[in-house]
Amino acid sequence: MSERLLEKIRTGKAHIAVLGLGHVGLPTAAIFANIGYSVTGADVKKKVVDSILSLNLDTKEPGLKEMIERVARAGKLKAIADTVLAAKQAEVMLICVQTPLTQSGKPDLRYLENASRDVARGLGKGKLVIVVSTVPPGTIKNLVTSMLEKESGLKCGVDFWLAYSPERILPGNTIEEFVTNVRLVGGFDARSVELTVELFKNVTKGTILVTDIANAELAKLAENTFRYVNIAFANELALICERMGADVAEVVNLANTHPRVNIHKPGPGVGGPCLTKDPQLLLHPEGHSPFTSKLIKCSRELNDYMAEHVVKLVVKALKDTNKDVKNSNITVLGVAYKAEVSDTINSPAEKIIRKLLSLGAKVTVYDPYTKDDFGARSSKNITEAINGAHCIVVATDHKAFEKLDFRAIKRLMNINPIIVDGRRVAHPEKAKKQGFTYYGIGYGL
Ligand code: SAJ
Repeated sequence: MSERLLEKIRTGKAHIAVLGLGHVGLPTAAIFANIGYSVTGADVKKKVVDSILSLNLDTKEPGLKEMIERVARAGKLKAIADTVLAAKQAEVMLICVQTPLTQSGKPDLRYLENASRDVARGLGKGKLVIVVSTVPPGTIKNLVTSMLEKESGLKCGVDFWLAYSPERILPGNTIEEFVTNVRLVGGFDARSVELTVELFKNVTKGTILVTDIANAELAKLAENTFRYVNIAFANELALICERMGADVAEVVNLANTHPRVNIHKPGPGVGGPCLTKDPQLLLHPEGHSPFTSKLIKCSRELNDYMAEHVVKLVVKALKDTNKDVKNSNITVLGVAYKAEVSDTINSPAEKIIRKLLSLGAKVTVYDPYTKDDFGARSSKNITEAINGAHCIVVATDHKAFEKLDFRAIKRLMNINPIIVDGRRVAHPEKAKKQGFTYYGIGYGL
């Protein structure tokens, strides 16, 4: 039975179903279809399925739209909303659904439970299930395996196979990283590993590392939490530099010349779908009592504080020029959670915009990638956005904001122009030379 599946995987004849067509599932489905597999993408959100069927795709991921159009037109990628049917038709099922947090900051595994139930209903003998979603420790063993066995009446490792292979793609560079990143595979047993490695061998130029499921679950959570905690340290260092009359940008560059130091970039906080939640998933294992972590708790307080700190710098800068934030024209450059993406989930810009609006400022936003505005006035271009502004706030480090022409900008802005650089994209001296009041995260000079 498994030999037959192995052969079908090896020859690209296995039918693949991808459950969940978000920022992980959609590229996953496209990439496997792109190398010749027949892929059914399934998502309970009909809107998502319709956008794929009509090829009306709102993705800014480089190369993804073209790839989906190509494989859909070639009949290699189908999209349906019936996840049970997708599982029934497939021999290999990849679960790529979201694993967000509840309001109280605990793992919300309902989407994973629903997807596991739907897979179990489509599960027959001789099939492979691979979970790709980021999960709390112990989830594959204590939730997914038991759900698949209970709902299908089949035995894992005997009638079907199961593996965990977490996605590690960087939004903004998804297709490249999907193919080149080292891939982790944790298998229920040796056969599960063999089948899963054979599948990913076809799409991965990177190394495939095999481990057990528990290690793979924790490795994924560790890498995102490592980044989250390190960004918190960079942010704390920024606050210290402001007080000590130093420049964190210079300090970090200097410190990172040390062979064993890699300080991350300070900024207005951490956004996105992953770093904001994965440290919490790490602390809430499935089937065990939660862990408490001072380090992660402090990191959250620090990273969450930075947006407020940017607003404090705005209020201070306006005071320096004898203006009150109330009724001041403030332009926020960037709404997305990071550079060169359109996603605004948990974006630090949202906190900054909402806080400034609550202080009575007249806020205008401009972002080349998204029209989201969080209640502020949205502009079509940077010139319109800056026109008549008292203060510019840089909230996202898009490339478009790296070479701001302060002489031209000054002509558009109100007298005594201010820039508060939450992403350290601007050159402080150039701004000041043009008569700007300059404030920047971690800039104490
Ligand atoms: N950020 C900083 N300073 C930095 C780096 C990032 O403030 O030095 C901020 C960004 O502006 C953004 C947030 O952190 O608001 C997260 O951005 P990111 O580029 O670090 O990460 P994501 O969320 O886009 O993608 C991460 C990646 N994880 C790691 O790099 C360890 C990606 O590889 C994962 O696959 C992804 O999470 C995920 O889906 O888990």
